[in-house]
Amino acid sequence: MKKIIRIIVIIFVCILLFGGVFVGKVKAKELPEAFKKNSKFSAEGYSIKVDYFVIDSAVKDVNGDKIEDNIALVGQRKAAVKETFNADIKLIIQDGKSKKYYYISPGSIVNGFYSKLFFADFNGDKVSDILVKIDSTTTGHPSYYSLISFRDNNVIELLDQEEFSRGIGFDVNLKDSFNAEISCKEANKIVNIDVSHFRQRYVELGFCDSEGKVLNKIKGHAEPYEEIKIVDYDKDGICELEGFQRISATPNKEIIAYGKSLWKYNNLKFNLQALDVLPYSE
Ligand SMILES: [Ca+2]
Ligand SMILES: [Ca+2]
Repeated sequence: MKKIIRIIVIIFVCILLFGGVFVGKVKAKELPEAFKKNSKFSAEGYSIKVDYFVIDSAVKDVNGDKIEDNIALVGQRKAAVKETFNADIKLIIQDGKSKKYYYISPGSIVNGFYSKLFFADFNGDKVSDILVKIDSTTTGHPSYYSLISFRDNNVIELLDQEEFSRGIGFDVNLKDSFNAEISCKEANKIVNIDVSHFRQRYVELGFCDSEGKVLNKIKGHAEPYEEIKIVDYDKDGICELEGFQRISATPNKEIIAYGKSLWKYNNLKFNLQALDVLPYSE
């Protein structure tokens, strides 16, 4: 009897062990060769004279048929190296079911460095939308963002790449007593920021006298979005976009505040949901 129990235990342990190993060996779906990062893009039926290389790629269902699709960002490069300039960037989707290829332009800005793909549902149809980020310089500023819905294989641009990437328009004016007034008409918001930590610099540069009186009308500015985050603030499973912009009180680049804007997709467009101006001291 003891022997039988021992055999049963051994069999049970074996099932657990090998079962576990087997489960551990189940691989995630692999990208085909044509979609592998930094490889030359050579999809079947796509003949082009210039070399395109894969900048970023993923396996994800983006048309909503519950079958994973292959997605790649490709661009023209001089060689198969990572850190280089890409021209004529295209988004390529291969429908996982029909194997058909779709070629989509991310917008009017199609050249840049370090481009990347992100996936989340923004329009609430429970299908992942495709966020494409293109860094126009090696430092990443400014970056350009495109957002594309591919539900039922229909391409819909959820964002205007150039207009959105420019960020919110702020009016920034240096005021007496080392203050800056930041206003945003779109959000009906005016915020005053203490900039006295730049007292010495502003006096030296002739923006103010030592008492803080502004000597000429000095206008500041806001940079385009420095960073965009995918967030789900209201936890409804539909994502929002949160953008950060540097704000300066003068034509110089010193940062006095960050503009933080929250965008939510509703009624077929992104709407500004909230805007905060957060003071910043170096
Ligand atoms: Ca699919
Ligand atoms: Ca969606």
